Amino acid sequence: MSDKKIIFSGIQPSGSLTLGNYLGALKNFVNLQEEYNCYYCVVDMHAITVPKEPKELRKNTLQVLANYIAVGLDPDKSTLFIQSHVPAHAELAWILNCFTYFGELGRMTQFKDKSKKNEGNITVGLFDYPVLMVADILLYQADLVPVGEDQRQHLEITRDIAQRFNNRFSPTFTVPEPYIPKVGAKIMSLQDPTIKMSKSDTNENSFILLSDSPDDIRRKFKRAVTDSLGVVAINEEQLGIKNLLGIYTKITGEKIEDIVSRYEGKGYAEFKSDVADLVIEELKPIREKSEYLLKNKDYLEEIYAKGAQKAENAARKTLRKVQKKVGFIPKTFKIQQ
Ligand code: AQP
Repeated sequence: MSDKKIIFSGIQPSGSLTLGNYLGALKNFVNLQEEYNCYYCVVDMHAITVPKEPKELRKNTLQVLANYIAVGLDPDKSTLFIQSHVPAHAELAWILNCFTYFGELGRMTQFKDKSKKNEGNITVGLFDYPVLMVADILLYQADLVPVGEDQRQHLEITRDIAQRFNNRFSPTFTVPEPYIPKVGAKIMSLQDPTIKMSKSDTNENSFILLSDSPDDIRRKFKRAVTDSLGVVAINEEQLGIKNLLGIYTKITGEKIEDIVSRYEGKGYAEFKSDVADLVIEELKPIREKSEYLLKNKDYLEEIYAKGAQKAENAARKTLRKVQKKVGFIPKTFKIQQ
């Protein structure tokens, strides 16, 4: 058995992935796979918490898996799988629902934001989303969860529920720590730098997709909302520029002050065009490899089938422990299929 620490993270196939998903989460996944035992999941069950076309969901699920491999996740090192293939996620989520309070879910900002966007269509699934996420993480006894800053609150509730269960019974779950990058932890919308860049935003100029062509990327950065000051600087009054600087530093690894001084006396047009070029270069190999992988469905199936088997083995172990603790009679027989 490996004594490496365990990492779990997932991304919803609720659309094509954005530069926010990439810089906030995906890019870190790759750095971690050498040192940790990593489970990276395509969380399709989360994606149906808001209305979704089945055909689109199938397409996006494979696309996210292809993106995982294209950014450099190695299926021999990390466990790559699709959430709905491992039923223990739904089973544990039900049990944990019974250890979660209505009030604490009502305080989740993602629920508040998403229910505003889906007024008249707010499902129990959307409300319960964080508990499914708690189950995802706890099933694998994860020590660390690499996510963007926007998911910090969901990590806190995960820790609360794990501790509540451990205190009520006996130590059962590892209490996970968030692993959130310091810089570029939250990439904002290019059209409104006060809200995060989101793949489900209805304004397509607000996000950069991993699948966008170089022309699309250039056009979207050209239109990115800035301000009338005309000086590349880092402060809370120039949120659009601050966001672009965050993207720049996250890609090049340069210090923000060094970038700012390079653009002294230069206008926004040159700065925006340079940011666009950096993003185009960074995303080009990912786009090309993803396109190639998506033409090889058999290969993708091989990866997700192998991943599901490994994930299932780990998840069942935790689930059995939990079922026993709450008082369910152990299932010693097999149901004929
Ligand atoms: N704008 C962002 N900046 C930094 N990190 C981000 N993440 C998402 N948006 C940003 C990180 O990406 C991971 C996967 O997120 P998800 O797809 O499971 O859910 P999400 O956070 O709700 O992402 P979206 O793009 O906003 O999806 P929709 O529009 O469907 O709700 C997470 O680690 C998240 O932190």
